[in-house]
Amino acid sequence: MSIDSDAPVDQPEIPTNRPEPTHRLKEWLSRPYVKRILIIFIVLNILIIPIAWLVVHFMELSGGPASSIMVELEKTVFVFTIVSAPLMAITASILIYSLLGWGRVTGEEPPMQESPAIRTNGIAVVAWAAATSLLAAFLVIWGLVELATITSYAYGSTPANQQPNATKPIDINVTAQQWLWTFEYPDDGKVQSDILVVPINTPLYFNVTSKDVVHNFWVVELGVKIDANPGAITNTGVTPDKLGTFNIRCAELCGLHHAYMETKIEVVTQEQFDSWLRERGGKRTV
Ligand SMILES: [Cu+2]
Repeated sequence: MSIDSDAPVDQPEIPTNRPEPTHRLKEWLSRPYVKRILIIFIVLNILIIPIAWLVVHFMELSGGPASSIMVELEKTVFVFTIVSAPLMAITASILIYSLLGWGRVTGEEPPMQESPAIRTNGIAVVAWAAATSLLAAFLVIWGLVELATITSYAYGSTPANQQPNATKPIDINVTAQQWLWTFEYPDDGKVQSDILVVPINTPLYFNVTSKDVVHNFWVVELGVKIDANPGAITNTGVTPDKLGTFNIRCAELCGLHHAYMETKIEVVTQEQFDSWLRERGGKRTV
């Protein structure tokens, strides 16, 4: 059996009049609406820098950062906001122009001049893929480095008595329950308190658990957050480096009064801490 070579072959139509990619890019950039969208894009990018600064500033309203961990977290929030700005800005600028610019076009106006779509332009496609990949790769690397830094500041999962710090960490048992926090100082006469009082510049090591449901122990301005699970102990640590009173909240929806499950951490001097312990019948045994 032979194939009839005269039969019409079902092939996609190959455009013969398509201009060079560089020319098409120039033509595309010369369109008035592209120029206007680019102007909005540039303005938005410039605006996002003070917005990122404001976000970090609002994070500091209650007095933080009060630990090196929180300093690193704020840096990360700032960098992620800045790096994701171009993508957010291009989306928003097209949206804004569509609402304000094209929103006013009436049916009587002639259709806009058309040319080959930019999505088939090799230069544009490669530039877009390369730029977004570079931004994403930068964020992944930044995130991994920051994660390692923060984990080392929080002492990872190394028990308190095996940590290499010059100052011996204070062990603190944190117990969550619906809907309050209890702190116990096992090495200091088992003193118990419903607010957390700690000395400045001393490493703290938390043994966190729950009496009922899953809660989450969040020391806001110190950048520490870990699940409190019933029947298990989770560990984290931090070294407060700023005197003052900061917030502790539950960060896991745990029932009716979850929103009110909060208390304070008071970072005081070593002398104030020792006398606070004495008042409560405890004394430093280590
Ligand atoms: Cu809770």
